[in-house]
Amino acid sequence: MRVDAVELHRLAIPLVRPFETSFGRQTGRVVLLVRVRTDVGDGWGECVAMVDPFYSSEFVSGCEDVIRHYLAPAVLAAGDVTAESAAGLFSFVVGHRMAKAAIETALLDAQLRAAGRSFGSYFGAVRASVDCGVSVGIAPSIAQLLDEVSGYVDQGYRRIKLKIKPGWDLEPVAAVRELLEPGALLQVDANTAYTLDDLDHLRELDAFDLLLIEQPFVEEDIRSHVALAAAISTPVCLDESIVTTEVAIDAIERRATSIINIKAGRVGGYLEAVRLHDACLERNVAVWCGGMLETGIGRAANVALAALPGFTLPGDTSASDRYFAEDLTEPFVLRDGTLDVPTGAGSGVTVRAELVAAWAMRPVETLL
Ligand code: OSB
Ligand code: MG
Repeated sequence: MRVDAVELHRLAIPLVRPFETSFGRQTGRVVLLVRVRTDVGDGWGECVAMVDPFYSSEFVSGCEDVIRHYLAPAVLAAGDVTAESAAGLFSFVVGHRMAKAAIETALLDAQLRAAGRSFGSYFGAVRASVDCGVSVGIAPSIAQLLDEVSGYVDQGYRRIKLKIKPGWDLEPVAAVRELLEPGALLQVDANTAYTLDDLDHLRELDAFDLLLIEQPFVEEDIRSHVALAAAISTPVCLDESIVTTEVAIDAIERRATSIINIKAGRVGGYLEAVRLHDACLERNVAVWCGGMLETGIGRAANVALAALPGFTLPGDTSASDRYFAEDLTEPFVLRDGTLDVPTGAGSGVTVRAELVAAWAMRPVETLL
C-alpha cells in the first residue's frame, strides 16, 4: 500500500480512579494515536508510551518527535509499504520501539481492513475469548485496597495483580491473600522498585503462594534477577527488561525469568510480540499479555494477541470500565472473567471520532 499521510492525535482521557505504581500516580491517560491514510484505506495505532519517562525511557512527546522526524517520513517516502516491511524501514532509528509499534500497528490495521482479515486471524489466535486479570494500584490504605479488590472479584476478574513498592508489599499482599478464595490467582508487580539488598525481604513473599513477582529490579539488571530467582520460590517474571525476543531468550537461558509479560509496544510491535510468544512457547515459558492502560484501540489488538496458544495466564487485559467511563471504541465488557476477541477486519473496533475530537489536547498534526 502507499501511505499518503500520517496523523498524530494527542488526547487526554480521564481515568475512573487514580492509578498509582512505584513510579508515580496518574489520574488521566495522555495518549498518542497514529492514523495512517493509505490508498487502501485508513488504519489506527495506539502508542503505549506514558506522558512521562518513568516506566520506560520512551514518553509521549519523544514518540511524537521520533514519528514526526524519522518514522513518518520513512513510510511516506517508501512508496510501497506493508506492516511486515515497517521494522526494516525503521531499523535506521535506534530503539524507540513504542513509537515504531504505534505506526506499524496502524499500517497493519489498514492492511488487514483492506484484506477483510482480523488481527486475531493474522496473529494466529486459537481462542474466541481470553481470561482477564486486573492490575490494582497502590491504595491510600489497606481498607481501600480491599474494597477495590473485592469489587474486581465481584466483577469476575480471574487474577489479581497488586502493585508493590518498599513500604507497600507484605502487608497489602497478606491482606488480599486473606480476602481471596483459596487458590485464587494473585501476583505482584514492583516496576523496578527494589534492589538485591532487599532479597531477604522479598523472600517473605514466598509465604503468599504468588503466581509471580514482576520486575523487581531495574530493567538492565539481569544478573540480580538471576540471583533472586535462585533464592526464592515465587517465579520471577520480567516486563520492562524484555525489549526484544533475543533479550528474552537470553534472560530465559540465564534463568533470570520463568514467565514473561508480553507488551507489543515495549518490543516494537505485534509482529515482534508474536515472535516473542513463539520463542517462549518453544521453550515452555508461560506468557501473559501486559497492558499500558490502553483505550479500546490498543486493547483490541492486545486481546487478539492474548488469544495465541502460549498465553496460558490471565492478562492485564481488563474491561474498558476498569479504566474509562467512556472508551474511544465500543467498550470491552467482561463476561465471566473474559473478553471476546474482536472478529471484524483489522482491529475490529470502530474509533469514535467525536471522542477523539472531544479529548484532543491540540489540533491534529498531519504529516504529508
Ligand atoms: O508495569 O504492567 C505495568 C500500567 C502502566 C505502565 C506499566 C504497567 C501498567 C499496569 C496496568 O500494570 C496494566 C493495565 O491494566 O493496562
Ligand atoms: Mg509491569
